[in-house]
Amino acid sequence: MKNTSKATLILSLFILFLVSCTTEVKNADYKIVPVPQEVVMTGNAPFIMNSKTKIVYPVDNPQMQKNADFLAKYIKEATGKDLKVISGGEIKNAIVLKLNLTSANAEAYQLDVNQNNIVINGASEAGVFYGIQSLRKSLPIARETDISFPAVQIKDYPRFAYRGMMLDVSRHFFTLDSVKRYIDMLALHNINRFHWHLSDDQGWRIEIKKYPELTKVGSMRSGTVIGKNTDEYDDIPYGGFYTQNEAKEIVNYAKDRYITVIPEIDLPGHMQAALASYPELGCTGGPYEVWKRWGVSEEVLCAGNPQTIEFIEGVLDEITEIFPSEYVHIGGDECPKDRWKTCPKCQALIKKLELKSDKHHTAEARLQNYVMSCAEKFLDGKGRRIIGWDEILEGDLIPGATIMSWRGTKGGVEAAKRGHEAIMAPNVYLYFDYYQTENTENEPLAMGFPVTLEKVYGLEPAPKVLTDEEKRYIIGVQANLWAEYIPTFSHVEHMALPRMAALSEVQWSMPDKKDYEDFLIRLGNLKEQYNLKDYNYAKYVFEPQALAAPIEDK
Ligand code: TNX
Repeated sequence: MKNTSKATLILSLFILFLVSCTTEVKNADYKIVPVPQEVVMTGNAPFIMNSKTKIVYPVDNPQMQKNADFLAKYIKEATGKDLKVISGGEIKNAIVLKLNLTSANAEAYQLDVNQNNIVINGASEAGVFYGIQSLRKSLPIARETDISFPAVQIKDYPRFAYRGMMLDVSRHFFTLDSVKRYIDMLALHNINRFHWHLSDDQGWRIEIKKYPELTKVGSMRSGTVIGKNTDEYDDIPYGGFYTQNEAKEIVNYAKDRYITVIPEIDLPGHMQAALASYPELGCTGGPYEVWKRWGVSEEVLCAGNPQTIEFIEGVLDEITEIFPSEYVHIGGDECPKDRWKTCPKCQALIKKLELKSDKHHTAEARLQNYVMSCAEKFLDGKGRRIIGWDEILEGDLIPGATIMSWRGTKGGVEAAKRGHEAIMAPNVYLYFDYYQTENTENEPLAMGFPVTLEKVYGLEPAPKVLTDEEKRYIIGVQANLWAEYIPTFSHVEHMALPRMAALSEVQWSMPDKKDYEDFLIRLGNLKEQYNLKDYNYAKYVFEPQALAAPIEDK
C-alpha cells in the first residue's frame, strides 16, 4: 500500500472512530401545544443541529435580533448549546429567521425544516416569535447530544387576535420579578394580552402622582380575613404597589415578547382602597379602611360628586401615559347601588340627567352608565378604547365598548348581537382561581366550582347561536386569575398551569384541530418545558395519586 493511501485509511478509521464516539442524537418532536394549523412531515433527510449551528436574522432589524436572542436563550436552556447569533441571509447549518411571509393573518408563520437549515418565516416579527416558540417547544431537553429535526413544513396562525390572561395583584401582591415570570409563562403559550388588575377593594397597586394617598394609604391593609370570609383576621399589615417606572418596565418586558399590557382600573365599584385614601369620594364620606375581607363591598365611588369624575380622569390620564395599549379596562363589575339609592348627591344627579327607571334598567344602573361613559369619553379623547365587564350591558350600552363576558358566555353573545366586540372569559370554563378537580376538599386554596383541564379545553368561544357575521365580534378569549386564595406566586403557577395550556389551544387552534386525548400527549412534551423552568404546575392530570395529596406550595 502506498503511503498516501495508508494515511487516507488511517484518517478514515480515525474519523469513523470520532463519529462513533460523538454523542448520540436526540430527536425534536413537533407534538406541541397549541397544536399548529398544519404540520406536514416531508419525509426528507433531517436537519442536525450541533454546536456549530448558527442563528441568522435579517440585517439591521433590531426586533428580529431580539427574536434571535430569545431563540438562542431557549436552545441554551434546553440543550446547553451556545449557538452563535449573526445577521445575514439564508445559509447552511443555520436556523434562519425571515420576514417575508404573505398572509392575511399578521401573526402567521411558516417553519420549514430540511437537511440544510431550518427557516422560520413570519408575516411579522410577532409571527416569527410564535415560530420560535413552536421550535422551542419541539426541542428535547438534551445535553451533550446533537439534535435531529425531522424534515417538516408547519403552517400556522392564530384563530383569535386577542389571546389574554389576567392577573389580580390587588387581593395578593406579586413582585415585579413574579410578574415577569408570569409574562414568560404567557409567551410560552402564545398569549399576547396581559390584563393587569391593578386596583380593588383590598389594595391599590399603581402609583398615581396626582393622588399620592392611593399608594400611601390604599396599597396597605391592616390585616386579612382568615380562610373563606370567617370573622377572624390575621392582623398582619399587607400591601405593595408598583411605581410608574416599574410598571413601564413591565410594559417593555411584555412588548419584547409581543404581549400588550392592558391595565384595569376597576370602577365605580371595587374602589374601597381608593375610598380609604380619599374618603370624600364616597357617598357617606367614610371613614373607610382598605378592605380586609373578600366579596363585594357596598362602598363605591359617589357618582353624584363632581370630584369623582375629576378623580377618574386624573387616574386614567396617568394610566394612559404608562400604558400605550389601545384598550384600557375600566371594570364596571359588581357595583352595588345601595349607597346611591340614599345618597342626596347621586339622587340629585339622577334628576338632573333625567335618568329614569323602566322595565329594562333602573335609574341607578343608568347612573353607573353615566360614570362609565365619562371615562369612555375621556379615553376616546386620547385615542383609546374601553373594555368593561359584562355588567356594563345592564345600562344603555356605551358606543365602542368591548365587553368582557365573565358570567358565562351570554354577555359576549348579547354584545356580538348588538354589534359590539366581545372577549369570552366565562367563569365556568376560564376562572383559574376555581378548583381544578372534582375533589374540592383537596384544594383549600381555590374557590368556585370545578374547572378541570378538560372543561377548559372544551370551551367553544363562538357559540352556534351566533351567525357567522356576529361571530366576527368575538375578538378573543381570556382566562382570569383572581387572587383571594392565592397568597404566593408559586401558587399562581399551580393554579395557572397546566390549564393555561388548554386555554392556549382554545385561543390559537381551529376547532377541527382540537382533540383532548392528543392534547394530553402533547402536554406531556410541554411539561418538560415546565420542568425546565421549574414552574410549580398542578400535577393532577399527570399523577392521578396527586388527587389524594394536599396541595404542595414551594
Ligand atoms: C368575581 S369576575 C369578580 C372578582 C372576584 C372573582 C372571584 C369579576 C368581574 N369580579 O372580583 O375576585 O369573582 O372568582
